[in-house]
Amino acid sequence: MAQYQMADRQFLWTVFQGVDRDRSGAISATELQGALSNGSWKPFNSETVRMMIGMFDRDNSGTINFEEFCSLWKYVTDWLNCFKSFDRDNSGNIDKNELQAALTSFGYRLSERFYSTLIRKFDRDAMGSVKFDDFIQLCVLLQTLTAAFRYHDTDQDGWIRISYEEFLILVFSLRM
Ligand SMILES: [Ca+2]
Ligand SMILES: [Ca+2]
Ligand SMILES: [Ca+2]
Repeated sequence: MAQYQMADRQFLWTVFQGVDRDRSGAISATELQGALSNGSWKPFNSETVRMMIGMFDRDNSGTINFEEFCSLWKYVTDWLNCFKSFDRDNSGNIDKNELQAALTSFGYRLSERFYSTLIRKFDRDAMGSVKFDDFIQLCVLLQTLTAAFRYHDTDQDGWIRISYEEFLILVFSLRM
């Protein structure tokens, strides 16, 4: 087990060095964006890149060092496996039915109308589906908003009553 973990780290170190193009010892947003692929020729959605750096940049340096990279790599790999498992037809993107299956399995109960809204918002290429980077952004945003709602929904009946200012605080305090 220990040996396996070491081999794993060795592999990650090679990946890290490949991503760190300018050999600064840390990965910048631009380097990360260049290394990630969403399955198209377009660069990885910069909002998702920024969000991931925000999540894993523990020492607040604005960049990703090797230790931070190890956690980030696991996160991206987990999302990629998740994305692939829900991309039933192997099209490289998630259509509305696939999204519905994915979010339902995560425990969300959402209406047909809302799925259409989600696809419209995150479908950057107007193809009726979402790519890997947009899928991560969509899921994380939904998670964050749901957690914020639940925080106010103390009796868990699916309804909240909050003031205008509480609503503003809720929206502005979201980490995105
Ligand atoms: Ca660098
Ligand atoms: Ca850092
Ligand atoms: Ca698909």
